[in-house]
Amino acid sequence: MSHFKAPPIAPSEITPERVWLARRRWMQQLGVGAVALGTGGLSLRAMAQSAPAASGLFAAKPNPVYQIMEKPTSEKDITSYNNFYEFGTGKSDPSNYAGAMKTSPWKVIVEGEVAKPRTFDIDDLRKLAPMEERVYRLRCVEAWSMVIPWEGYSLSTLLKQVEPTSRAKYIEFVTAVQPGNMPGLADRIIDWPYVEGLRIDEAMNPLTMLVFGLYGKTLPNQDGAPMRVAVPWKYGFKSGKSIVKIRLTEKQPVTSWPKIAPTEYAFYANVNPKVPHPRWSQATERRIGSGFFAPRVDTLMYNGYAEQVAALYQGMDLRKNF
Ligand SMILES: Nc1nc2c(c(=O)[nH]1)N[C@H]1C(S)=C(S)[C@@H](COP(=O)(O)O)O[C@H]1N2
Ligand SMILES: [Mo]
Repeated sequence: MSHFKAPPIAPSEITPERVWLARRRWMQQLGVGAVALGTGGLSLRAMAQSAPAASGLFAAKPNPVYQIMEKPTSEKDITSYNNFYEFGTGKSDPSNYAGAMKTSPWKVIVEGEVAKPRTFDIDDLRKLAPMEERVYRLRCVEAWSMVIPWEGYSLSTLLKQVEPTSRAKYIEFVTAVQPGNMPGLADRIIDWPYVEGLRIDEAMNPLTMLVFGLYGKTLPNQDGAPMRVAVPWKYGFKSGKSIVKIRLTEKQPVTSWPKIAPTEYAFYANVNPKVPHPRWSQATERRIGSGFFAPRVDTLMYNGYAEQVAALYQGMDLRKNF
């Protein structure tokens, strides 16, 4: 599992964005503010040598296995164009209202089909494994996408601690409900709390990530603070935000979107350009922030992660299990 390869990438494609992100990190570690983005004649090599050793929660190291070599979407777009219905259905509602959500103290209950059920404090979860920076695509069912430098580690690290039993076939993520702090709860579109789920082998795949930060900073509330999942080969709605409970189950959990509209959203929700949503095509996507005249890009099977995950669905009818 840990030996899968990153997609083949020409070194010429890697350089600019890797340098850009790495330089940004050195700048942070050196305490240089965002204003001083020029290198001022200091070579990148010199800066690298003078950078202190990585330390602290969000000095995450880029994991080269989990990178896609596309320009990350701007921090502004990632934090102001969101889906988080607890705060409203508009794209700017989460950035406008999520500030009211209380993210500390925060506990995460892990229970169900596990030998060692446990309630974790969020601070302990942040320390459970070294933070890695992984650049993933997030592809929304609404046919837009972003490229996001997340910080966190594989969900499997947490699951191994609680020892799933042999009856654990699925995993359910229950997300926060804070009456008074979440204006979107007044809309009864969703039977709150928002619930998501995966099959256990999907949850154990190293790509499935517990996320605590982005762009080298603590996760903003609108992106799912203090902890969310990122499942990069599935439509964005599979990645539950602001998780308070993780339950291992024998039966497939009833998750929010298939419950609302079973003909439009199914449990698997793997990104698949060949299976259209009943009301629109999934063949192409609009990359947020790429500009008004930028062409739409072709949507890739499993969002580009086929090599890592296609085997999980061998023998399944992907039109039935969409
Ligand atoms: N709790 C919760 N999690 C959620 C949602 C939500 O409404 N509530 N929306 C989902 C959808 S549809 C998408 S596309 C992604 C968006 O994540 P982002 O806003 O950080 O890009 O979050 C997912 N997780
Ligand atoms: Mo979405």
